[in-house]
Amino acid sequence: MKNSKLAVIALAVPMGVFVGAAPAGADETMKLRADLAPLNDSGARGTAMVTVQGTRVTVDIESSGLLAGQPHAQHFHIGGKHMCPGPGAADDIEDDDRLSTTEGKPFYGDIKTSLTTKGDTSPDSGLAVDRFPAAADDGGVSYSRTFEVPKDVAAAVRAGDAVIVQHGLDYNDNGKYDMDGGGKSDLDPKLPAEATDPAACGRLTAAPTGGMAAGAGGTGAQGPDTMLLGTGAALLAVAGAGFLGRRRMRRPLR
Ligand SMILES: [Cu+2]
Repeated sequence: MKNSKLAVIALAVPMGVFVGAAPAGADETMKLRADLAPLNDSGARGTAMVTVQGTRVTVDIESSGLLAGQPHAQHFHIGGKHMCPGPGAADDIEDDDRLSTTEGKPFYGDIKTSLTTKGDTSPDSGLAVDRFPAAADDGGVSYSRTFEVPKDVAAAVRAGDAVIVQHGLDYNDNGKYDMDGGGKSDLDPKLPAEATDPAACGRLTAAPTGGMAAGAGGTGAQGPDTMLLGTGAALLAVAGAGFLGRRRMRRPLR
């Protein structure tokens, strides 16, 4: 009798240790969130959720109030003060009542990752307008993608040093990007400023873990947490398999 009780304890302790020992450091899954607030009176808002594990990131963005039917460049900006320009920043820098992407750089830094819908995600694709999501008729943008980033980008995201910026707005309210609204873009003179000026911005900060823990609040036992961990791992595994599967599917069949 006593012996079997001891055996249970002996088994339980190592299992508890095992469950508690999450993978350490950069491989540990971390979730971050950014509330995107309007810049340049765009009226655009959104929520971005980012999960980072090692150098793999999953980015989900839901925005509203963007110019319908037009592509919206979106990036991780890293550098500067790791923040979004406040109201009036445009007037402080250049008295034209609008904030260009360059004018925002002291606040949010350079483009480090291009949140494209397919293909390259490096800064080289910063203005690849044909690979950014277009806003729906109601001005909404839904974006979801999992991809690899360089180590320094992953580290900056984890550190809370990344800012998400969505670009593209309609200064003269004519329903399209044109030079009449704000002249040429500071990034590419062939593009209108309307296509590249920042419309929404938010800094990525660690998402509170309370959301998941709250569900287990009543029981006090470690069980529910363990189950949640297991479910999460399974979901990640399924998501990972799906991602690989899609990539393989894209290859030409003949
Ligand atoms: Cu940007």
